[in-house]
Amino acid sequence: LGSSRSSVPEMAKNSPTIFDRILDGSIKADIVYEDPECLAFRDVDPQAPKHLLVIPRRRITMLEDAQNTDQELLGHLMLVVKKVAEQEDLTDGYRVVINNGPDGGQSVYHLHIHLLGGRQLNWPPG
Ligand code: DGP
Repeated sequence: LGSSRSSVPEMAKNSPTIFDRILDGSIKADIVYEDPECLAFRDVDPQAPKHLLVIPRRRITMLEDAQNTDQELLGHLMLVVKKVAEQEDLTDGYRVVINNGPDGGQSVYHLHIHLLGGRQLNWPPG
């Protein structure tokens, strides 16, 4: 009956995530960039020598829930990824990933952009 076709349980979309606690400072993260819209910090389980996450302060659960009204915020996040990559000296390139839903391997239901670099990344990803 729900309007969403997503297989993600509503519980996952409604419960707070660990990123809320990073945003409110109640758990520590290695923050490398912040502004009024977003935060960038080091992934706790890095998959490359440099592995950062860029998240909006305002929660969007996942890419498939993004709305037209989020367009400016989504564009801003992408430009912040670029800025953080420069800040991290990823001059030989990097990869930008959004995991969406179960098949995408999303584990935290607060939209985040992965920035990975510092080694040659393989294609296709696993
Ligand atoms: P995804 O699988 O795309 O939902 O990525 C979630 C990422 O979040 C995963 O790479 C690990 C990272 N992560 C989970 N919990 C924490 C945490 O408490 N601190 C930090 N810095 N990263 C976390």
